Amino acid sequence: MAIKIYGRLSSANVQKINWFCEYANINVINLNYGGIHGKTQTTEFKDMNPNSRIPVMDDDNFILYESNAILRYLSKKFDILVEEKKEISGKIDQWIDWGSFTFAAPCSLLTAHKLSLPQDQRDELIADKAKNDIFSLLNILNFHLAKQDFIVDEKFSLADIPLGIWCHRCVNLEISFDNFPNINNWYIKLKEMNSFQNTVVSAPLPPN
Ligand SMILES: N[C@@H](CCC(=O)N[C@@H](CS)C(=O)NCC(=O)O)C(=O)O
Repeated sequence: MAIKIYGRLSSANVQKINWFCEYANINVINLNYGGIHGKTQTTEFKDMNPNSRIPVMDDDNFILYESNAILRYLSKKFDILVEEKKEISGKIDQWIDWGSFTFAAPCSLLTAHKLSLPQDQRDELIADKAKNDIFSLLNILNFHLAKQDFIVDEKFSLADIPLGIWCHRCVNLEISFDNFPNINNWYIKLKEMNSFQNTVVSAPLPPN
């Protein structure tokens, strides 16, 4: 049975699930919710996620929200990209969190003030500050990737997913990796993956 994912294709948090499912050959039905599609304030949606946020997963009536929880649930359920060694798994969790919170915060802010908010609510100063914060964090990531080809343990893992998506968002927001050669080499590897192309590169931009 296909997994239902409530959430617009342009959402970075939805793309985490779509990319993983495409990589793992898991059937997904995407339902456009959130952004310009709305429908997240309805009672039906709030019964699934009282926070009115996307993505929400429905796996044969098992409802789950929080993108990283969905990612880990599907990884365990289908036994794909499961890491048994607790030290490696700890590092994967560290980078999932860093990508999803520390790095995502200024990326979301820049997205809002460049793409999602109505023109009259966008603020250039907030966007510039977010851009500077992103550059500081890209320095950290670039330094980390000098030592290895992927985020953790020299192979593709769940840790590459949130960071890959947010780095692609940076590219969409005209942030260049010219000064971050190690990130660029890693990003080129991600772009060689069909699953990344089909779910992240080809996705519409927020708020669509
Ligand atoms: N921590 C949550 C964050 C969810 C979230 O903020 N989703 C955004 C989209 S990336 C959202 O629902 N935005 C409102 C909307 O699209 O209408 C998760 O990882 O799932």
